Amino acid sequence: MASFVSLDSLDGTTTADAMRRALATPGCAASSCGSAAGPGDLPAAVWDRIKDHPCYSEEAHHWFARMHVAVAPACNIQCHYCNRKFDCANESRPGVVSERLTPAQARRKVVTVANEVPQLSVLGIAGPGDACYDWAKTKATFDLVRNAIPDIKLCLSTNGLALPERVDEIAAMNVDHVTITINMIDPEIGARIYPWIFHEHRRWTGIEASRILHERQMLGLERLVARGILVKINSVLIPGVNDAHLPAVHAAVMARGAFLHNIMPLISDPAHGTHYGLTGQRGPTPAELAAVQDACGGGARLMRHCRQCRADAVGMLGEDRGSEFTMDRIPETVAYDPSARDAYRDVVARERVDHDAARRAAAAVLDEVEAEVPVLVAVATQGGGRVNLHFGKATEFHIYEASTIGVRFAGVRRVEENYCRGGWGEDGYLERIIAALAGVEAVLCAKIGACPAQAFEAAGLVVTDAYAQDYVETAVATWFAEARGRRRRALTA
Ligand code: CLF
Ligand code: SF4
Repeated sequence: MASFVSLDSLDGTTTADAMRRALATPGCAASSCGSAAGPGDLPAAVWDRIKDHPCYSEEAHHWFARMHVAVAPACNIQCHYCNRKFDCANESRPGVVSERLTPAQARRKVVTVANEVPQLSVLGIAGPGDACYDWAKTKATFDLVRNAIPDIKLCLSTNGLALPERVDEIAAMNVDHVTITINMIDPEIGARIYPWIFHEHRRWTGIEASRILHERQMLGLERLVARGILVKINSVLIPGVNDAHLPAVHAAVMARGAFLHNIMPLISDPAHGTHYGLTGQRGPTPAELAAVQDACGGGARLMRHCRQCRADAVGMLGEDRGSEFTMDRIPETVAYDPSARDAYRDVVARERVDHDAARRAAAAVLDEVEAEVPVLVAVATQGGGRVNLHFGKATEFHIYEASTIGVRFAGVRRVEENYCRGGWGEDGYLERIIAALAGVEAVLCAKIGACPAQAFEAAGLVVTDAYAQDYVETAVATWFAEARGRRRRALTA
């Protein structure tokens, strides 16, 4: 088995020495060969800008964490999927937040998290409200945090209406990543999503409102691209409203130089109090989401690992450690100590070399498998690119497509509740997990008990912990080769 650095061992680790000890297990020769470079389809300069950003790079989200601070609550438009609810800790969706912060509070919180979460690489401002409209607070927060932690990436998300006039300042502040939420390029469709906007000191409604919003979004996108800023487009998929329209949106934003397009399912529930929730507008099924993504051409420029984070999320994508860092737990005075984050980057640099070698070894094994229909494999992971999570603890599964041409990340399936409940398994949850994994042929995890394993078997799924701690590509490729009658090869790297 390959040597590995357990993320568990890093979780409670705040000193560089302790993290370096986690690396003490000798690695194999692979650590001195191969390249730690990123995806081969990206220029090195671009990869360098995204390799630590968990949203802009799927690979990076195995290693790095983001945090959001809710400092800019004012908004200049109304979306039918938002009610800017202030305090609802039980929900997990964009725009929902338990605590609004002043810029000074945000600085204290970010420094505290940076000292305790070495994976932290990005600070984002992502609602509720609009970061460009409530600009003074956004700018003050970024200035304070950049002064305290010079290497942190600054990231903002906006509806785009107030964006064009902010592009110069965004560029001057070295904000390298901006997300614009663009749900339409046709104002008639927009009128079904946005009841009003506030622009040039007055309120606009109907098609005119959406026409203005659309023109401002395109202008903002073009200006950001002209400045060399990496722009991600978020689109909310609203069945019956913009589902058939999103391929046109995709073509329009890519033609203007957007870096990435993230198509997210509408989250709609009457309990959220949104217009869509109260009027019965449903969200898409996973199959509908996948169909729209495929209609947009699929490929590397579509984000498939978004977790639709809360506006005050802290931690790796898919986890939220926000409750550990509420303001009542943040010291009045804080000082940034870079040692933990620096040491963690050493860990990642080494792991990336090994991971890259493992990927290439996995691809070589797949070369030897005879042509097969691609299969979907679910992986329980807590980061580091490894099969390293107990089945009972998983609240989400990473889905990979295995075929003779490679192992490809295909998305994330979330489950409402993890199986293990304080030592007991919950059968009702198990049924829902099996249902959520529809279409998957095998589940790879670090450990699984006999009862859930039997239930999976009865449902016709393979479930195994035989690849615990292997890199995901190694595990999936080896399982695929073995399942198709190939001899298992040593793939440790
Ligand atoms: Fe936050 Fe957004 Fe920046 Fe990421 S989230 S502001 S780009 S640092 Fe990421 Fe969360 Fe999806 Fe957003 S997973 S909701 S895409
Ligand atoms: Fe809510 Fe954001 Fe839409 Fe404003 S732009 S209404 S904060 S979702």
